[in-house]
Amino acid sequence: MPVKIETKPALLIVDVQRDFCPGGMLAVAKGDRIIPALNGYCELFRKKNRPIFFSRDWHPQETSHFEAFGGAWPVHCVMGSKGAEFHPALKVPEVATIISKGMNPSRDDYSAFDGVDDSGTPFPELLRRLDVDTIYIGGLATDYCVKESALAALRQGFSVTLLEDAVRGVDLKPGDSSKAIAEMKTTGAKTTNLSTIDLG
Ligand code: VGL
Ligand code: ZN
Repeated sequence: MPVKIETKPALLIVDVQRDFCPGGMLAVAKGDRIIPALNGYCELFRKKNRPIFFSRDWHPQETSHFEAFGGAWPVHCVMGSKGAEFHPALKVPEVATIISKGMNPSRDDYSAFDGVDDSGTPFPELLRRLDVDTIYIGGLATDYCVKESALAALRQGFSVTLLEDAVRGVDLKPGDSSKAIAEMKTTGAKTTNLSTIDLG
């Protein structure tokens, strides 16, 4: 009998907000197409009673993240705005924890690991309290917040599995998303999809 190694997984769904989906201020092409798969992952983690986190980009009106203040991006995901809402097709269960990031007006904070929950507790601290050792990551955008979250998780000693059928990228330059996936893999991320995932 093969020995089953127990892991303590958590799910992180990154920035599936109106502004990153078609019709939004910083729309990722076909960004909404990953939502059914994400809902499926969510259901799976809920059934297993494993922690589920939804990060959201949550910017002040004036931030060096925006073009008008020296940054790279059009205005998007301003805290409290319609565009900052989770996409309406995304099922956010009651038990999920929301992680907000990007509130500091002088930082980009692409990574959910720079985010905090509603009481201000840093995301990595929440994971440690729950004894999580493995993070499954999907969402938007592959080449920014998903990548930076995955690399931060690996740096901080977590195992990372990328949900390959549930990520989409901005591709400011063609190929950015495939490059990002390659970089996550060479840094140590594994990959899975909804038909092959095995949480034990
Ligand atoms: C993101 C660009 C700017 C993301 C956030 O969520 O990937 N990308 N802000
Ligand atoms: Zn942003």
